[in-house]
Amino acid sequence: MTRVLVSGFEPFDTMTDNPSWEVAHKVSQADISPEVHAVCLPVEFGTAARQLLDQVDSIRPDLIIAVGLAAGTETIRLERVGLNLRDARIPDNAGFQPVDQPIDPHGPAAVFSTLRLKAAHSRMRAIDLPVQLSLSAGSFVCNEVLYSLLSAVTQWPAPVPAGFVHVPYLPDPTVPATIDQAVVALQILIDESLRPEPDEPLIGGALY
Ligand code: PCA
Repeated sequence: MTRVLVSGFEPFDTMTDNPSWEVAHKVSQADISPEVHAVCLPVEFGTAARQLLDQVDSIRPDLIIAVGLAAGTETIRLERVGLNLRDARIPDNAGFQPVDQPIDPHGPAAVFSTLRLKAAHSRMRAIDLPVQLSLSAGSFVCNEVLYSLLSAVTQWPAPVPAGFVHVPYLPDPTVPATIDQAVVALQILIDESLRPEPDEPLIGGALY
C-alpha cells in the first residue's frame, strides 16, 4: 500500500487556528487511495522539523508534503525552494527568534522541492484553483521544515518526493480561496507527485 505523509501546523502569532492543519487532516480523512497520514507540527524552530522527520522514520512514506499558513497571501503557493536561512520576524511558539542564521552551517544555500509542481500547477489551473508557483517559503519555521525535510530525504539511497505548500488564511471570507479548494489542490499534488516521471518542463518561471 502506498503511504503518504502530510503535515500541518498548530496556530502561531495571534491566531487561534491554523488552516494548514485543517487541510492536512481533511486530506487524511478523505476516502481515497493512497493511505494518507497527517501530523500536526509545533511552530518551533528545530522541533517542527525533528517531529516531521520522526514521523517519516516511523511511517516510511512514499511521498511527504508539508503544509503551512502564509497569512496575508491570497493564493495556494507551491513552494519550489527551501533556503538555508533562519530569519524570524516574530518569535516562534517557544519564544525563539533567530536572526540571520543558517539552518545547517554545513548545508547548501538552497534545496529544491522534488514534487511534480509544474504538472500539478497546470492541472490545478485547468480547474481554476487559485494557485501559484512560489520561489520563497520565507525564512520562518515553514522554510526550515522544507529545507530540513529535503536535506534529509535527498540523502536517502532511494529518495522519495518531498516538498511544501503554503495556504492563505482560508477562513477569511475576503480570501479568494477555500479550505475545500486547498484540499483538492493537495490531492492533485499527491496524485501527480506519486507518478514516477520527472516533472513536466512547462513554462512557469517568474520575472521577479
Ligand atoms: N506558517 C509559518 C509557520 C507555521 C505556519 O503555518 C511559516 O510560514 O513559516
